[in-house]
Amino acid sequence: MRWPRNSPFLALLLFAAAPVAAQSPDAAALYARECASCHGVDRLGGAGPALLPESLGRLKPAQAETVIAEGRPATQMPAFGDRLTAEEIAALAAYLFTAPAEPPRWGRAEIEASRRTFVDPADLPDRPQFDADPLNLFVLVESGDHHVSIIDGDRFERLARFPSRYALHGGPKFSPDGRFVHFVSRDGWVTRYDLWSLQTVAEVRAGINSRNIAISGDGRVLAVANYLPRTLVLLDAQTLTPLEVIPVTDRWKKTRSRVSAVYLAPPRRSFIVALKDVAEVWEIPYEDPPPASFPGFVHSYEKGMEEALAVRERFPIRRIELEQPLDDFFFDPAYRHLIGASRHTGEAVVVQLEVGRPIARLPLAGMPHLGSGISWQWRGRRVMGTPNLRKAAISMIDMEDWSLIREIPTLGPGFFMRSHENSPYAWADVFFGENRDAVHIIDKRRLEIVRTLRPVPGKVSGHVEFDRYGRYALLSIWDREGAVIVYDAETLEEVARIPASKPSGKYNVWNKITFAEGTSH
Ligand code: DHE
Repeated sequence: MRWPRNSPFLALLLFAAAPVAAQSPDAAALYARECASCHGVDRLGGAGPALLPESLGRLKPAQAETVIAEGRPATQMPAFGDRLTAEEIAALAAYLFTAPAEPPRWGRAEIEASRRTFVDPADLPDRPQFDADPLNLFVLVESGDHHVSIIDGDRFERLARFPSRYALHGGPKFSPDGRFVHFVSRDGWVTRYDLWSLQTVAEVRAGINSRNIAISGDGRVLAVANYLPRTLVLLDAQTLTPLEVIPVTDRWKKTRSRVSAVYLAPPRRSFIVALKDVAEVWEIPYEDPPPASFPGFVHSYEKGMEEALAVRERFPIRRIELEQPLDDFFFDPAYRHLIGASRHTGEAVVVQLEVGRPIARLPLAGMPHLGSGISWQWRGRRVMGTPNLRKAAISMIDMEDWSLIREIPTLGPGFFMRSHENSPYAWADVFFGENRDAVHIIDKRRLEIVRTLRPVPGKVSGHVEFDRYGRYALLSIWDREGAVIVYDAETLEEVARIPASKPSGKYNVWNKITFAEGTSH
């Protein structure tokens, strides 16, 4: 039987048979309409942070949906729950976790175009504009409302508080004289701040998603470790002009790698670079021209290194080959060894920097956040203590024979351990689990916990830094309505409390520029 072509009955039947396809929301259009004005048409950020998979860090898609629906308190992120349907919010969140078809570009031209100078260096004062000790200041990062405070380390008063870029991470790095401090945000913004006149001098965006920065021993070069793009960026520290943008690949240029972190090795006058996706550690001399060889440098694994030095390339790369990539480093005080942790194998490896190869493996099953470990002299030998992110224990390592001396059981996995050469105690936080309001005080001679503080019951406490003399220990209450609590480092009694918005790290100028024992560098 044939139906007449324009029968109303046929039309009705076709309409009824057509699938009532639920129109899936057009996430790209939604993004352009609702998000692009703050987060950038290319998702690289603007007034709001970048919204690319790498930038979202540890946020889960369900958490992203909640942020879109409810907004973020104390930021300009509004709630979209009454404007978008649940399906639209889910589609938008999924879109943010999808990498763009074309990887975003952020090369020398983009870096240079982002650079801003706020104060001409010639207009800066020639002495500090306050009567506190400029070498006993603390730089305090407040991650709750994205501010930085400058604290007088003798009177524990705020000298300044200013907005930072969104989500600073890692330690700020000081010029060798302690006058300038440099920050990096997870979105790649590097800021130079003058501690004498308490003002921001310049800033530049060195990457789209960055890990940390290091400053050369002569204060002239800043190195920026990027996840996105896969680059190591070297900046002139004074002007923040890009000196070199190094694409990071293995020696055959086949595999590109994220850069996990970059560190200064002062006696070697070099930067040491941790690569995430390639089993190599890089060493890059920062002097201009580069030295003919590194201190104690025996031989190179890359013939190109000697060639590069022969032609006096500005930043030649020495590649140290490994069995697996190492994410995070800790150095012995002489910078002859680096201890690197691998998230792939949950193992730590000791690399001897002069011969350029691994010499020992460490039994660290709990995955330390190695930048958080410290070392001191114990029974005539140097030992290293590091908390673990996956184990409720502090690992104590003998730095002469690289054996595990002991594990000190704690009330939960921790992030940071800190001390001072004038203090008999090391402070180790508990950062995870039901005891994350606890902080352990460890006797450095007995390698035992002698006291456990609960500064504010129920609130996370973590990250300690001492003043320049080791008289006081400053501890963060990691809460939006938080505080920095100042303890007498000997009696362990509270002496002051400075309100702060989710204070994360704090950094004492003297301890940092003298590479004091017991803190990070
Ligand atoms: Fe950090 C330092 C890596 C999560 C707060 N963190 C560092 C450094 C590295 C690193 C490589 C050393 C850089 C430097 O100072 O030059 N951190 C990582 C990670 O891989 C990890 C586990 C996952 C990630 O998201 O990147 C991680 N870190 C965190 C946090 O969740 C913390 C607690 C809160 C935050 O701000 O994100 C955190 N990290 C810190 C702080 C320092 C740090 C406060 C500087 C400590 C110091 O005293 O120097």
